[in-house]
Amino acid sequence: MGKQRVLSGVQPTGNLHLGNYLGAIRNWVEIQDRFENYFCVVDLHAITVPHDAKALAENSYAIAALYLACGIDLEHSNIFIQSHISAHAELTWLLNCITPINWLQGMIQFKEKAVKQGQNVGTGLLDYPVLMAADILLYDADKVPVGEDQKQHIELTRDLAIRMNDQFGKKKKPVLKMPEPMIRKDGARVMSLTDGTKKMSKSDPSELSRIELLDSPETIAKKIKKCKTDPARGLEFDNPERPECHNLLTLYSILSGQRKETVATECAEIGWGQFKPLLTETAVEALRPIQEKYAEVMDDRSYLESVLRQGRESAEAIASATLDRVKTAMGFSTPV
Ligand code: AQP
Repeated sequence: MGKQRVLSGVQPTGNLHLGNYLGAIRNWVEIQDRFENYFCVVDLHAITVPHDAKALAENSYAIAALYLACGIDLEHSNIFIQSHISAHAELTWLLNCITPINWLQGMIQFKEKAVKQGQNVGTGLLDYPVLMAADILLYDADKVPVGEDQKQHIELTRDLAIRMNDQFGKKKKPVLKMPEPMIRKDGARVMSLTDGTKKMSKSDPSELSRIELLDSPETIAKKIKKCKTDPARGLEFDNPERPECHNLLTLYSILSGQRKETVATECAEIGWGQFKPLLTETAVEALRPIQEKYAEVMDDRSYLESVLRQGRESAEAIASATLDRVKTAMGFSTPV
């Protein structure tokens, strides 16, 4: 039997932060040699909120370069840009036509982001989960490694696969493959530095709320210095009254590669004044190799372009076969 297939992606909506890295990309890197992997830069998702047309293409390249910098290995993985493969938009339309609209209106991410848009909520924002379902289902993905916040979207993807198979598949020959989410426990939900009850997010207006992968050591130091803490002495995990403390200790544990128990013992007696420099140094050291490799990749545009070209070719072959399968099942005529 061949390897199972993995599909995941990140939006080029801003600089990647520790949440994107620890919740998603780090896991892709760790599992990649066990799977056949497709990692895309989901630029069609990036336009579901107002975007800067002048920056979109360059941001997509930067995210692809960050994938490489974080350790995505082309021996096991393909990297491509979503909009380079038109099947994503086409399958979205086909899925739209079998998606009950109330399934989308209840999605948490839609509700959260719609509030931020005020009067100007685009149809694309409502349809975001269907596009995400198309991304996954096009590649017959077995596993989808994501952060906790995307769990509801994967459930919708599964519901849409069931609906398509029920309506248009044959008993022994489903049209679409059923994917499963892959969510790690540690780092699945990295919280904001300014509010330990909110997830770290690219769209938070305050830059102090997140550590970005390309932040300089000085910026990291400043953000950690200013991050929200509490007056208690001695640091601990899992105290619901101290969400910031849990979040910062978790970051320290993952970034330093130490077990939770070890960190709990090390930090049980110390105060914030001692902990913050420790976390700063650990974050700076963890991000240094990523930043160095990123600069190297961004310096060699023709290499990056060749990676994306190769990724597109491999992805396109799979995507167009799935799209044909769906169109045939739904009864479309073939061009003559
Ligand atoms: N705070 C987080 N903790 C753990 N995982 C996270 N992810 C995002 N934030 C956290 C995971 O990163 C992957 C890519 O996310 P995305 O950029 O495509 O969309 P997002 O989830 O909407 O990310 P952001 O940063 O929160 O962007 P905005 O602010 O634009 O919404 C996903 O696997 C996600 O789970």
